[in-house]
Amino acid sequence: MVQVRSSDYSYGPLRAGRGTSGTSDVIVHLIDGTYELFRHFYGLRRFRKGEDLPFGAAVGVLNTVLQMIEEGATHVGVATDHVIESFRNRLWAGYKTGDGIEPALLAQFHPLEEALASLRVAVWPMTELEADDALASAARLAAADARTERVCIWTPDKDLAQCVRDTYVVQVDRRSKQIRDATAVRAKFGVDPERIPDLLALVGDSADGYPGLAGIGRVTAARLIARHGALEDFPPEVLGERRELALLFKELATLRSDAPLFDSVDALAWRGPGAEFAPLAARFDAPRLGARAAQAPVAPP
Ligand SMILES: [Mn+2]
Repeated sequence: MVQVRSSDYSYGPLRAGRGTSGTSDVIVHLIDGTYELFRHFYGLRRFRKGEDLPFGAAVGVLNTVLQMIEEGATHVGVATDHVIESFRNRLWAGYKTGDGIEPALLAQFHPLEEALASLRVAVWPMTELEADDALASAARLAAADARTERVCIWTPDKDLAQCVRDTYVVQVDRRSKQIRDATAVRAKFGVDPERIPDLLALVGDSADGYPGLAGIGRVTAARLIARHGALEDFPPEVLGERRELALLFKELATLRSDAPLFDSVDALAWRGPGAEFAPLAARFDAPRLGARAAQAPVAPP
């Protein structure tokens, strides 16, 4: 397991990346904005003993993004759920919805998107798809760009493990400071990154709202996948009449990676804040962010 060094956004130990010669030099950082907003909201609430600031969580996310830029990140994109509901709610009645999300948290979803846009950080607010799908799509697009040396997906969400490729597309868990490459995905889940949707379909995902198949745990699921491969290739008798249900759960667990979010990684290069960012930061009761953004290093041409 390779540890993130908090000040090292080029990740020396994984430098090999895609393994091509000197032409690929861009490290792309894709951030799960919805996860970050939740993380900051509940972290701040604990810290302030239950009191919420109107823009506190959004400011926390802006601070995180700005800190990454200050520490050397040049190409950054943030995916957000503009609404929680997506096409998956039409496939499975129990799929997660926005019900039960704290109003004080929900009220910061759209201000965060506005703030990131004014900071001139690439932001993808998702409606029909989820933020996870945007991360998968952005990872695919960035990985296909010849200038890309590595793609880092900043989320602890196990769904995104399916996007990992060798040491070239990796998942980074900010809190545990772990970088998950394909070897680490196999060590943690017992299956290749490509088979993560099959695994999740069998074991279910309570956070996303589908149960998996009763009686099949992680170990059994990984063993079945090791023996038979993708769910579609399982012999009919293995899942019996539950096959269709398993395939439906696999559809829920499979991230869509075909959203046309950008043409080239140049679209993710950070070139400095918009003029409206400093007034916005002041309105969010975080005026220092405006000054920091003005001084943060911009991506080389
Ligand atoms: Mn997810």
